[in-house]
Amino acid sequence: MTSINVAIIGAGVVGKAFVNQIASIKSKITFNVIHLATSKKALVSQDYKPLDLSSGWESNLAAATQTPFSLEQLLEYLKKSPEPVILVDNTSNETIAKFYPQFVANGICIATPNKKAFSSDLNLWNNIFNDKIGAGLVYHEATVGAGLPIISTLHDLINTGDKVELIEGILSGSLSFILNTFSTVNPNNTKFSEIVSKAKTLGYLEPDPRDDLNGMDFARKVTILARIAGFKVESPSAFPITSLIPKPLESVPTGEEFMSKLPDYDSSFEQLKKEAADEGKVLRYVGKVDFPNKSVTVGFQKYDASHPFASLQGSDNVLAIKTERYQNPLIVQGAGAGAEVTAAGVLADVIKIAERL
Ligand code: NHO
Repeated sequence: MTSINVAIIGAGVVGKAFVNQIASIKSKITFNVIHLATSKKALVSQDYKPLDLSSGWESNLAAATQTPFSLEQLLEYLKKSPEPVILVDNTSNETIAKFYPQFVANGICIATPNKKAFSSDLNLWNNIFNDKIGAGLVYHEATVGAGLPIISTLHDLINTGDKVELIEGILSGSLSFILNTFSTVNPNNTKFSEIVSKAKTLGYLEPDPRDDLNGMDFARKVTILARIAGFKVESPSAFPITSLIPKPLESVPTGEEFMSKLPDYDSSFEQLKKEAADEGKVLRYVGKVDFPNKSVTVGFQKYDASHPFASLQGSDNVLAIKTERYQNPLIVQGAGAGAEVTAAGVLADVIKIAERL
């Protein structure tokens, strides 16, 4: 029976779900969690024996007196592990992401939903995936579409010699909900600002909704897919992104003020919806990687009522991949946000890495 040591950073929305899932899976491989840290506290097994993750782990972590290791200390600790180690980064921290090359160079494997390492400078990407002998494996399925099999599917297509022609997707749960509700096949009169408010009430939006509406998080996901498919995207700011934030509201100081002024701009969104409806189409916010035209974009697109993107429900994600073999695109669709599905995406990666060690 194989034993793998797992070191976890981050115990927030996704991290908590991940710890509960790894503590209860049945597997031929034994996963020993030896390190669990937040930005303030840490539980560390000094002798590399598994930590107790029975029901009280949250209060144990809250009561912990140890402060977290620095990244250098964590690396030294993991290097001395008697079993192979998988580091699970359940944060959105950029400093940790920038340290991945050092972990990987020392044979530490990584599974993570943190987009920062894969959607920042292309140099960082190249340093992580450098294929050096003895380097740790890095899996990041949950960086795009939470637990949906998007990245693994794309890798399989490419590794088997298929040629990607077009990747087109709705990859933000919050923006999916807003557009699916706003622009429907059977017309509705709900105002754009009312739907943004509803999305906020349902917990689909960041505390300041502009962090979703600026399209940057979406663009990071598109950057990741484009790079996997062979497009050397320098950074998410290297291609056009249509922001859903009306220009004058970009600089208002608070999220509350933004929400109170958004109704003033309902008519411009109504106009976009009408233009689509006049063509018998619906409006969607879509990321596109177009190989023949060598372009990457994030913005509005119009779709016929019969297109799979037109009938998308709630906050679902959808990705269509057109390739040389799949001229009728391969489609992956389902819940693309939420703690349980995201954590399951990370855990599936942990299992895949362990099976390869
Ligand atoms: P939290 O709840 O803020 O938790 C972060 C944890 O990291 C905390 O415990 C904090 O103490 C710890 N931490 C931060 N910096 C640290 C440091 N330097 N050292 C040690 N610990 C540190 O964040 P979440 O929500 O749990 O997210 C964790 C990661 O998963 C992020 O990279 C996030 O982008 C990613 N992720 C989350 C979700 C989600 O549902 N919450 C999704 C995907 C990826 O499917 C989701 C999604 O895409 C939602 C999206 N908004 C959409 O599509 O609309």
